[in-house]
Amino acid sequence: LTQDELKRIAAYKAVDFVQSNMVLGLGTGSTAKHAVDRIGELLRQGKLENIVGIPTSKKTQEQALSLNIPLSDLDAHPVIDLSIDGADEVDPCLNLVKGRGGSLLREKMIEGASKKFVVIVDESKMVKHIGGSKMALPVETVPFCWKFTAERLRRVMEGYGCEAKLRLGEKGKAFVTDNGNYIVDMYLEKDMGDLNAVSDEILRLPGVVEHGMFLDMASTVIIAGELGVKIKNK
Ligand code: DER
Repeated sequence: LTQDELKRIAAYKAVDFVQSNMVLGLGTGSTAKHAVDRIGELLRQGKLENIVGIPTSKKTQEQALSLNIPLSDLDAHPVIDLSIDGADEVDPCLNLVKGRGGSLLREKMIEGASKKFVVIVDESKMVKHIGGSKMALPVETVPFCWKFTAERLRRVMEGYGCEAKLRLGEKGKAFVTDNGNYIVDMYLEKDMGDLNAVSDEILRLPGVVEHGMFLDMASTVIIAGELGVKIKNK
């Protein structure tokens, strides 16, 4: 099975949790894309009715519009029944790293407002400790004096051997999020100890908007692997 087939298997399994009349958080990324496609298909077949989608990015909004999934937002629906989204890393306590696609702020707002948050991954996303694998831990910052904020972040995280890099988009210019902000990616060499304490340290910095650690937020993680699908509940 290819990695994309595993992503689709996990996504379709998550959509089994969707019932008619639900308000759904629609995730962002290559795995969540399969879930949004599946929801659109079931609506078209009449197997699902009266669904309202809350997209976690402009990209997912476009995809959902093309599938005729009725859309709304958090202002109209401050409580969401179920969100389905991918993740970049999942640890044994179901803590996540998200945001390598750049949508972490809207994802965290929507998934934090959800009664149930189902995460869909292929088995390559499972890690022992999040943020330690020298892969990006995204931090959304305001564009104003981002270098100042990046240096403050690097100092806060220097105990974990941290490099802070501005995420670049097209033509080597700074990547800009749906919210008009920048992303500073943190690359750590050592595992963070108390994730909540690190989270507080990062969020305390005035130029920081949000980070990509989703701690104690996932209700369920669906993991598609070569040997089948595993479901882990909080
Ligand atoms: O950027 C994001 O938050 C995405 O949801 C990411 O965490 C998972 O993207 P993928 O399904 O394309 O790996």
